[in-house]
Amino acid sequence: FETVMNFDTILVEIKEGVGTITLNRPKVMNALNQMLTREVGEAVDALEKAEEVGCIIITGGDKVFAAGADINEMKDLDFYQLHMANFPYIQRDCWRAIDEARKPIIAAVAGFALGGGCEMVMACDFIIAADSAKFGQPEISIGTMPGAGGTQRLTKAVGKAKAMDMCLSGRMMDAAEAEHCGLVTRIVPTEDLADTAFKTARKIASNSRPVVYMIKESVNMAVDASLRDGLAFERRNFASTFAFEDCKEGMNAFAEKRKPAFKHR
Ligand code: CO8
Repeated sequence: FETVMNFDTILVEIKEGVGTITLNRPKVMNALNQMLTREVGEAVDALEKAEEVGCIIITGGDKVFAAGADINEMKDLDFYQLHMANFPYIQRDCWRAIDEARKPIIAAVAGFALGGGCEMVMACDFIIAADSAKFGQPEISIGTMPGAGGTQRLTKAVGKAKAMDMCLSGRMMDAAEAEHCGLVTRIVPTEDLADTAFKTARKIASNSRPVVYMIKESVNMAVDASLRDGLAFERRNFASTFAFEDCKEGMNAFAEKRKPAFKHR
């Protein structure tokens, strides 16, 4: 692993086309303070720019993803401060960077992903969960509510009934329930989490990058667009892939029974 940048609250490494961001505030269960969210944003931006990186992973390691916003930092803020700073978008570089990244971002989650932690993994493109993973929006138990997508992305991911249940009761979902309702794509034993996420990311990074971008854009289109608009967008993107040399290479490689050597990675 090559450590690319020095941060205080996260670790960032690049290996074999994969950029990995590891949240690193173990004493407070990776609670998201302003420094951490700012650093995540800077790291995502840096990996997005790094030519050799084709896919990004955000993880908290094999114990905990993040137990939410840092309550100690948040507790003395008042409405005026939150409103004027547009909190939590005061750290907008974090949420904006994740939202706007064209490279796929995989969240690899073990242990708690609560509050802002759950919101961060839902902002990623998909979630791989360890069997120890637990998801929740417990803000209501501390007298507040989700503020970085919890009522919105969770509802889009799992439907209104379960989102209401989770946000109003503050209860947690285990990995099995999260997989069952479509919040996570798969569950792996905790000891296999890092390896599974890495191999998945490496596979994505080995594909043709312009096509990866078009697929991500097309799937995201389905979240907001009508089916009619989404299908038209997809069809146009599909046709566009035929303009890439990599498309010819992929199809010729199949016909010639060899592995494709994509040029644009
Ligand atoms: N903030 C600050 N410190 C925390 C947090 C947190 N969110 N969560 C845990 N810690 C600290 C604890 O204070 C404790 O520190 P210390 O050892 O110094 O006492 C240490 O981490 C270990 O925690 P516990 O002893 O409590 O460990 P348990 O295993 O008993 O419990 C829990 C684990 C269930 C995760 C428990 O710690 C807990 O309930 N934490 C708070 C969860 C929560 O309410 N999260 C939501 C926060 S609000 C939020 O996220 C709003 C999002 C809005 C936008 C996002 C902006 C970034």
